[in-house]
Amino acid sequence: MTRQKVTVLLAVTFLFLLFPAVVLAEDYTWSDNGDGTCTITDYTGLGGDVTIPDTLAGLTVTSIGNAAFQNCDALTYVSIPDSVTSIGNDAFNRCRSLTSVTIPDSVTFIGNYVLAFCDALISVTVGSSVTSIGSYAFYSCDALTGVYFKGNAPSLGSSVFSGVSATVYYIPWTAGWGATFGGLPTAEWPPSPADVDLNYEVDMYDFSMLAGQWGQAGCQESNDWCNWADFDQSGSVDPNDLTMLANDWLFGIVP
Ligand SMILES: [Ca+2]
Ligand SMILES: [Ca+2]
Repeated sequence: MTRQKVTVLLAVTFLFLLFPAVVLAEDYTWSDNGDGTCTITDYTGLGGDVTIPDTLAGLTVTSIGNAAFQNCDALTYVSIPDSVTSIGNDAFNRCRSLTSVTIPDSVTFIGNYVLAFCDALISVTVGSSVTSIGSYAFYSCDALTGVYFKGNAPSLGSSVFSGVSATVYYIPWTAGWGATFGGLPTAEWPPSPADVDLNYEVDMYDFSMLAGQWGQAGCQESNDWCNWADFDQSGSVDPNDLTMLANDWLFGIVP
């Protein structure tokens, strides 16, 4: 196969890995904000891995309302769309099965108790535009090991991390970070091995670097592990590296 064909085949496989979720509008109730946007007021679906839609009945979803997903024990994963700018109080409070949460870059405000008592939550990525996090937002998330901030340090309400013993990770060139944040220790965010250009986004650029080296063997330190496409430094650029790319797609968490 030509390299071009390999690239197309990889892209198709990769997109399939990324977008398996089906959006069901009947799983939601919402209120019309009167300006072409809406606020999700309740989730009535079965849970599991949920992709929140970016529009409902033609209205752009800009807010996840107070307590919209509260007590949704069956929710194992949630994808929040880029249209959302605020997440209300208690929005995911006591969602006890959630595996990670990513707050998209569009969100500026996170309310009180948003992810409180999410006992299974291991990691949270906070988007680059968040400027304010409400009180007790992560209260009693006792499995949490890492909170990853893409932007500058936001303002915090009181007791945001009460009952949490995680590390706060930040990107080196962002501002406002000290040795601790909200009482938790801080550290520089270790970039994903799949983030070839170290911009803290695992994206199409990184994918193109992988595709360009696909099938290469003899990767080693002297050839920069095949121009850094041999992410796991196994000696070859192979499906394991593609899996690593898919796992860290659009951001790069290294717990
Ligand atoms: Ca990158
Ligand atoms: Ca490899």
